[in-house]
Order: sequence, then C-alpha cells, then structure tokens
Amino acid sequence: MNLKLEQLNQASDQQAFEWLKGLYEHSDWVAQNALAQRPFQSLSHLKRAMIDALNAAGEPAQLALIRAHPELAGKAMISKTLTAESTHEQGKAGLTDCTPEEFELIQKLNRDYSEKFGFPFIVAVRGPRGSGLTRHEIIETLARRVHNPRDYEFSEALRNIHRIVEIRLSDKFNHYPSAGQFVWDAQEKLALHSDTSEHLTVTYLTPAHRACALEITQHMQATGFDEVKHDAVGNVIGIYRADPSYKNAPTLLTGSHFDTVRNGGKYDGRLGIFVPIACVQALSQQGRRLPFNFEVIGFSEEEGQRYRATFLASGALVGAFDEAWLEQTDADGVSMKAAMMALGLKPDEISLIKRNPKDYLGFVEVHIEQGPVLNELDMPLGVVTSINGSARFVGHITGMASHAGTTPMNRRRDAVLAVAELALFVEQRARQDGDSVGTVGQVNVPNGSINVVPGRCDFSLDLRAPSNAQRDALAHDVCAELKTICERRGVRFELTEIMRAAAAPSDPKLQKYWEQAVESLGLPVFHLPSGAGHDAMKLHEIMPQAMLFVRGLHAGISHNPLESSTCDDMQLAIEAMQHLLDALAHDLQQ
Ligand code: HGY
Ligand code: MN
Ligand code: MN
Repeated sequence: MNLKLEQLNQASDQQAFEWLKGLYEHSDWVAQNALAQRPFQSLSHLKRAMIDALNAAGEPAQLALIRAHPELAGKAMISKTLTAESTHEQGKAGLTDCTPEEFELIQKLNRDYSEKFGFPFIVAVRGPRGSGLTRHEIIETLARRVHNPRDYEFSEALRNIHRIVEIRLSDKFNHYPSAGQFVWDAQEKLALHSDTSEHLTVTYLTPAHRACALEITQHMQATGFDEVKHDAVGNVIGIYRADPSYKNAPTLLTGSHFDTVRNGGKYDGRLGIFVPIACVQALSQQGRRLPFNFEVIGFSEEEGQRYRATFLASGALVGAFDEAWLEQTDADGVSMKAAMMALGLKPDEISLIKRNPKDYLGFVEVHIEQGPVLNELDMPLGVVTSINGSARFVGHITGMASHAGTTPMNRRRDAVLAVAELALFVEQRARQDGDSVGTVGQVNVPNGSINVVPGRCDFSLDLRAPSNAQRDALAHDVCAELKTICERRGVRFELTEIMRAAAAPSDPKLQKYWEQAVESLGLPVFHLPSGAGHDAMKLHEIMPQAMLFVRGLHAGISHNPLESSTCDDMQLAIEAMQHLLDALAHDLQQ
C-alpha cells in the first residue's frame, strides 16, 4: 500500500478504518478510536493518537490486546494460523527455521514467561532498525525479560506492540526513516572499533579511538562539509559554511563525544555527532546554505575513562584544559602527553582551541536520554531544561590487613566495611534530596585475598544535583560522614576531587527552538532535566546551549551494551534539528 496522510485525513471514517486495519493484532478498535483525532499532522501524530487511545482503554483492554498476540515460534506459527503481518515478521526474524534445540528453548522460555506473567512474551521482532532481530537476539531478549517484574513486562509488552505498529505503519505508507537508518547504521559500524574484543570500550587516543576519529572524518568528507579537520586534543571538526553572501556570518556549534565508558553503548555521544552530519548531508544534497556556519564536532574525550580528565575535549574549547592533565598516566603508565605526541597531536597548540563566544550563536546537542522517562511515556523526543551539576572524587581508605581467621571481629580495621558504610550513607543522603543522585561506581581492594581482612580499599564518588548549591551540600555531607566513619573505625582516608561541573540551565531561546521543532513533528513537547553530564555543560560556560533528548529502549538503559534507540526516533531527531536550523535561519534573516 502507498497510503498518503492527506488521503487518510480526507477519507470517510469507514475507509480510513479499513486502511488502518491490521496494525494492532486482532484489535482494530485501537486505530478506530484514534481516528477521532483526525486530521493528523504527521505519522508521529497518528502514532501518538493510537498510543493515547490504548492508554485510555484501561488495563483489561490492554491485557486483551497483549493476549491477542501469538507466541513467538509458537503453536500459531506451527499451525500456520498467524496473521499475515505476524507471519511476515516472524518469518523475517528467522523464527520459522529454528534448530530443534532453539525451538525447544523458545518453547520452554515461552512457557516460563506465560506462566509467570499470564500473557505471552512480545518483542518487536523487526527490531530497532526495522530490518529484523536475529533468532539469537530474540532468544536472548526473552531469556533476559522473563526475570523482570510483572508491571514492567506489562508496559514493555505494550511498548513493543507500539513499535510493531510503527513498522507496520511504515509499510502501509511506504514511508521509511532513511536518514534515521543512515545514522543508525553509521553508529552500528562505528561500534566495531573497540579497545577490547569482548565489548564496546573506546578510550582516549587508543587505536580504536583513532579508528573512530578517522571514520567520522570520512563521514563528514562524504556528506558535503566544506572543511574537515582535527585539533590538538583530537576533536574531529566539520564545518558547513554559511551562504557566502553573509559576510562574517556567525556559527552555530553542535556535536557530542565519540569516546565511551567501558562496556558502553553504541549511541551515548555518537548520536549527537551523526544527527547533525545527516542534516548537513541533506543541506548539501539540496544545495542549500544557511545564514550561519554550521560547525559539527566529534568530541574526543568526555567520559574520563583512560585519564581523569572528564570533558577534556569540549573543555578545551572553553579554555578549561588543565595543563596538569598532560602529566597524568594511564593504567599502563603512559602519560597523556606521550599518548598525544605518539599520534602527532601537539599539546602546545591546545590553547589555540579556545573559541571566542562572540563568533557563535550557541551550542545545541542531541543525546540519548540515558534514563527511563521518555521510554515510559512513549515519547520519542524530550526538551532538556537543565543539566545537573556534578562532583567526582577518587579516594582510598587505609585500615590494617590481618588474618581473616584469627582477627576477632572487634579488633579489625577493615577498609572495605568503611567504604561499604560510606556507600550506604551516600544512598540515604542522596535519596533525602529527592532529585540528587550519588554513586560509588568503583570499589577495589588492591592485592586483596580471600583470607585477609582488607587493609586498603580504593573507591570513587559521583555526586549530582539540579543546582550547584544542592550538589555542594550533598558533597559536604558525604565528605563529613567519611571522616566520621573513619574516626569511628580507626582507619584513615585520602580523598581527591577530580571534577566539579556546574549545573547548566538551558538557554531559553535555544530551548524554544527545540520546543518548536518537536511541535512541528506533531509530537507533544515534554521537558525534562538531564541527570547525565554532557559536553553542553562545558560549552555552557561561554555560550548559550540547549539539548534535545532521544528516547532509549529497555527503560533507557545506558553505559551498558543494552543501550538502544530506533532508527525512527533518530529520524525524528534529524527532522527536529533540521527544523531548528531552518527556524534559526529564518529569524536571522528578519
Ligand atoms: O557521566 C556522565 O554523566 C556522562 O556520561 N559522562
Ligand atoms: Mn556517557
Ligand atoms: Mn554522553
């Protein structure tokens, strides 16, 4: 079918209903109820109307819809009584040619799942790219999700049903998110470069990191940028110049980071590089120029994994590169300076990276949310209101190593237990604020032994809050408690603050451009703060900034290989950025 939205908007109720049949499995009432919201501004608006119709129907109707779905590789497939859509989808996922062992495993997992939840396991088998999960991914997902709580799985089943509908709708309208697929595929390919073979880890200036820098460079060169270069800290910079009739045109800056945490996800940072690349590709293909330069940066270091120099790359743009970082050594004793020189980077040119804010309109960044909010609300995009302030510390507690068998419990100076007590205090103290967060992300007993009371324990602290004052109060209380715990336990501590980033409220003007962009897509405008830190908080120090969040799947999990986002949501982020560019261009020309 090659349906057009205006056809659907102008058709009779009956005809419109006919056209939308088969979207919700054996439940055409959902689309029918959504038709009341016609005329639809966009396919996103239609999808939202159907989500609203299902939400309004209440849990019994939602449960009936879930139960109307066939089991994967289940009885309906064997008896060939699947709907045409499900036959196509389960076939594409290779479920029709399972090995006997796979078939046996799926049957068992299906049984366990249905017995536990009282409804069948549902996953959008065509997956986040729309081209199909593999059998192994499906089995892995089922084996993982069978351990979830019921209420989560009930909602997750509905989210997967909406994803199935989204893909079926693309088929009906023959409308595919091609730019989103380009961005999705580019990140998939970039994720092949890693410091380790087991999972995705790309730390500063490693061979994998340089391979990523090269690949991003090639993407920029192939998509119409006028200039592509690297700077002294390894940032990859692409410039799409303004219309030449605008003398001394200002620059809009955008971008995000391409380094990752250890065992990270494919989209953290990278999405914010490829979305603007897709925008430049479209501008270049249309032969269009803006009344401002558009500068896209792949920031080379944001996560602070190899060296304790978080936001190093965007920090260099605001003149906040700390020369002392150059002397830091990594786990193998390689200094940052040596790592840079080995790649031909010139540390003495770092100071030249600093930008003059007068040349810029501001900084905008697209980033995955890295949290559950948009996923739970079935919202593809969210407008960020502020980025939480954060403080990070590393430290160690020194007690006394002693024999695990002979040292009485009241004679111990156990370094781990002091850290454990601190970690529980961090949890309780952060909870007290309601919107603060505190994490002891690293705990390590150097040269520890199973039968030795730990004499030393290394640990980290990551403390965040929506305002600097709240962040500082949290940090103060945690540090004071550390002192109290150590005095009481007769152990000593050393603590070093390694980062303190200010909270960064979004610039109202740039935030408005994001709001108008989301609205133009026929989506509700949803505002949320950012718990995660971003390069935008560094640029915030010298220029206006605002961010757009993109929904993550799997409860928005991030800093985890389960991090996931659909090409349809990526398409929406591209279209939102295109709208922002056009709106900014229009206003500049007034
Ligand atoms: O930790 C953060 O918030 C970011 O991912 N660097
Ligand atoms: Mn991150
Ligand atoms: Mn990030």
